[in-house]
Amino acid sequence: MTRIPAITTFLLTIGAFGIAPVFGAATCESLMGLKLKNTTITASEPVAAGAFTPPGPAGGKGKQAAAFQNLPAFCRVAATLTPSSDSEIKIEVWLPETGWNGNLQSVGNGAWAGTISYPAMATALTAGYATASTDTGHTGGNPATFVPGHPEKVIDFSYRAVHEMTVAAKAIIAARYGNGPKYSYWNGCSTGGRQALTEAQRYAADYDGIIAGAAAIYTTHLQGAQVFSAAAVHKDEASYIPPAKYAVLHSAVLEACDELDGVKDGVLENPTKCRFDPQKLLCKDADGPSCLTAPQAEAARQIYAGPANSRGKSLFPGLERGSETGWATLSGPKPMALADETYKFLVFQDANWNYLTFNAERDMAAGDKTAGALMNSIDPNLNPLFSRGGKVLMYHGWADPGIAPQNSVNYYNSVIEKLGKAAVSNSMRLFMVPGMGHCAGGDGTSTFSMIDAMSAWVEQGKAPDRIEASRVRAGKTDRTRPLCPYPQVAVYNGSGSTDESVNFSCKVQ
Ligand SMILES: [Ca+2]
Repeated sequence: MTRIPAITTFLLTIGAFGIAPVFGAATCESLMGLKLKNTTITASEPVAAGAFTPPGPAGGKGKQAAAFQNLPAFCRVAATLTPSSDSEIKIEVWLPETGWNGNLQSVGNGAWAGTISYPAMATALTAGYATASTDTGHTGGNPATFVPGHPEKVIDFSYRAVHEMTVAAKAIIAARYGNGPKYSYWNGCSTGGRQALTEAQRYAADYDGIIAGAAAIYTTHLQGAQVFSAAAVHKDEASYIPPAKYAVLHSAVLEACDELDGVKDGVLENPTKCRFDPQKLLCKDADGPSCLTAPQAEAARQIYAGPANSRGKSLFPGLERGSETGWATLSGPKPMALADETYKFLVFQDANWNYLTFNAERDMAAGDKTAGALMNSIDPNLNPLFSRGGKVLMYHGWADPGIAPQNSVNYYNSVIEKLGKAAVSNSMRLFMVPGMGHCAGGDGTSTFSMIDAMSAWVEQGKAPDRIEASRVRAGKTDRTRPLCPYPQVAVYNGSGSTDESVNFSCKVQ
């Protein structure tokens, strides 16, 4: 009789040190019988190394297929979660067969979600994590098919699916290995960045480390600003900036501001210091390929400024100088579908709504009333997360042409205003990435590992004072540079190669 408690104590003890006990683990196949609240396990199958092919058009081709071919063996669990009568949340949880690092890394979505994020799961699994992803409760990226008449599905997309997935993933991990994850991480960019901060604000117990890239928070204003940037160039024919002129504008910006940071390298380390005025490019005579007409210069000014109310107060930041080569994202031939659709299907519930009628002050207020409380995710009180030791890492490309980078700065500053600088420094840091576009790419050093920085912070207490980043072109690293915790920037020490990180220090400049 006394032996049973002794074994239990033994299991609890080794469980507390994060070592997967052999006892209590289940086979992959047997997880089909796992009973969880509002959950139907639809598949639980061992997948041999390199044998996974994602369903649908994403499978089978190019670089992504190579990533899947290099996957280690894992247990693939698929489930459908139904927290409401109209919910149909698909999730997948992948569990390494060998070499599990003891932790969970959940990965986020892009845009309207609607798919399992297989490529990001592949990266997490390859690094030794158990990983989870959800389609957020609908299939495919078209809001017309799930928003009208489905308020519960909108809630699933806004915040519920990710939380329900997290709870289920931890239970599935515990069932498979005999103990749950020691540390749980969220890693996402764009919509995944919004999901990150939504978790941080609403469900403080879910994650120990939360990575929020280019967070699509303040969504109603963000997408209003995206519509505004389209209307700025399409309100009349003369205002349209032909995409061939983006490079002209970009060159003029670099000419004026590249060296403000001390290094002429084609990248603005801190674009907020650049006040380049597009009026400088005004055509002397007739319109030409290397100048802007007055209406085009005014449209460019509006893109940099962002929308304001009738008293001139900013309603959302504009894009930064240096982002010009990506302006087709918002101000190309058509408005960004994601933003246009938000106003059509979520805010006005009118498929015929015309973005050219957009009035920022009036329509963002309407957006705040309908969708704002569900998905804006701008609550600055992260104290419940911080007080249990949780960490937040934000990052955002300064040349992001889709989500104004200052949106991340504004949220970060709002948390400091709410909780104080010291508390925030212990628990949350923001890394702006000079020259990086939306979540990736661009002329800056946009290759880095936020998850490695985060795990060192959470597991070893090493707060990230700088994060090493590199620029990879044609498969070769041609520049390294530190990313610095905002408001610091990478400052050249004055000697040695400007393409080597060791010659830079993080400082407030
Ligand atoms: Ca520079």
